[in-house]
Amino acid sequence: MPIDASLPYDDANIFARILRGEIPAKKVYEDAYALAFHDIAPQAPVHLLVIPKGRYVSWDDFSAKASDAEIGGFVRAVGQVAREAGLAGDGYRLLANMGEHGHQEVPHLHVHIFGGRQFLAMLP
Ligand code: DGP
Repeated sequence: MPIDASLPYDDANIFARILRGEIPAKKVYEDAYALAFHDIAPQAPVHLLVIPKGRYVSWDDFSAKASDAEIGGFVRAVGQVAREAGLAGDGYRLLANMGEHGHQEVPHLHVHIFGGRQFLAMLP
């Protein structure tokens, strides 16, 4: 079910629990601003999720409230994760679902990195 992204941050959400180390994840990258791990239900040969360490519900929340350092650190981390996954040469797709119309399911901002095959020109 898509979330209502206007709700306040929920510290019980699954990615908050992964950040706190309460539940396991196949982590691939971590720095001061971001954590990256494998998606539990991969939709491509490579399907990684990158999340900011701060308590942000969505892209809207993050872009409005995060500091320039947090935004810069997060964007750099997404690129670094993709490079370290070996995707920079052939390319990859980034996706951030936001709110009900974007069909966001987990209420902590996350960017999907899809790679390892060629994707269609347009999303449905
Ligand atoms: P979205 O629709 O953008 O909110 O996608 C949420 C993604 O999160 C979805 O691709 C599945 C993934 N996911 C959900 N629960 C877990 C989990 O517990 N662990 C991991 N690694 N991924 C999860």
